[in-house]
Amino acid sequence: MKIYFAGSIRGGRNDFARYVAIVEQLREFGEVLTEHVGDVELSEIGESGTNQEIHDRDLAWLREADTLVAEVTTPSLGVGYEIATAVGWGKPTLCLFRQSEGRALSAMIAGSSGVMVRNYENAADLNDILSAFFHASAKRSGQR
Ligand code: 6IA
Repeated sequence: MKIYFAGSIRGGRNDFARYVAIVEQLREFGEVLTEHVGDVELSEIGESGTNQEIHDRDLAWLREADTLVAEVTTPSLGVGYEIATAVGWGKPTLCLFRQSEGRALSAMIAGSSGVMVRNYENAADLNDILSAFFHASAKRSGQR
């Protein structure tokens, strides 16, 4: 199972510590192609490669991935773009959202029938959500 993990970078790095923890949990379910999203070195602006290189490489990884998992509490244009692309390509897509932050999730994500949105608060919630999602995704790919 190849997993593309998406989380805000230029949208804001406030949830960065959570991304690290989520990537760690995701490793139990498969190979995470985008571990850098939870990389300490990656500041809001400090990064290597041109925008086009980043865009093209990320889309190549997304195409290779079996599933997309996104943390969507901090709004990010890039994450929204990745979600829309994964849905368009028919890839199982899970969006993780923390309601306790007091934000409302974009209707374009919350209202998309191609996206599974799950509210969570802690690692225990996440474990149940991820188990159910990957179980369903594995079954789906087995049926193809
Ligand atoms: O609009 P945002 O920057 O918040 O979009 C974040 C999303 O776009 C993430 O899920 C990433 O997959 C992707 N993304 C944005 N910037 C980068 C990036 N910068 N590298 C990889 N993916 C990115 C350079 C990082 C590199 C030096 C390790």
